[in-house]
Amino acid sequence: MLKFIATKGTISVAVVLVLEEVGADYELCLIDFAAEDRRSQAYLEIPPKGRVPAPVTEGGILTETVAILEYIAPHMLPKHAFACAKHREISYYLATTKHINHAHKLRGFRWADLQTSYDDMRAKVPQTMVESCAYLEDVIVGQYIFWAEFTPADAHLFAIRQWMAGDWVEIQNYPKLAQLQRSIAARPSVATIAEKGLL
Ligand SMILES: N[C@@H](CCC(=O)N[C@@H](CS)C(=O)NCC(=O)O)C(=O)O
Repeated sequence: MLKFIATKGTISVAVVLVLEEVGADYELCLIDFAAEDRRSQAYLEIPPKGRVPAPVTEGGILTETVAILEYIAPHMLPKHAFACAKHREISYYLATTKHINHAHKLRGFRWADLQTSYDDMRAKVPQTMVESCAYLEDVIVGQYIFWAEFTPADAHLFAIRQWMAGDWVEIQNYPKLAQLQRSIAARPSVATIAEKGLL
């Protein structure tokens, strides 16, 4: 990997976490969305969809967290065919349902034009969060999603988990999610990304 633009507190945290896990050599470019760094040259040159993550790799620019994680850490995916498919099922769920539930809180303008539509989407978030957290609580089987094996989906969930308190999630209602978060937070890679300003 040549260059990786990341933003504190966003889904790009999942990718930086896995880059650290695999000991990748990469140039980290931290962008501050709040400070409007998105208009900076470093940012505008890269993400084709205007979103992070979008690493520049030897093969070109990649987007979509699930695809990027599989690219940088294929050896971290479960080996057994069913477990590998299950990993993908959970990863897609995180990207296409859980992440989108969260985006409905503040980014309704992506899907609608009326303030009443935004208000309606935002009002639904506590319900969709409860439903999606219940699903995730159910799929976690051990210290990590796949028992003792730390996989890219754990990193993906770790990044999304950061948003939950702000999304009206009562984390004590999900003991397996809370335990998984503690297990990941204890990994040296998390201390490293915190030092790099990602958390
Ligand atoms: N489907 C994409 C979503 C990427 C995404 O929405 N990233 C957000 C940060 S969490 C972003 O860049 N937002 C900037 C914006 O909406 O302008 C993925 O899973 O990688």
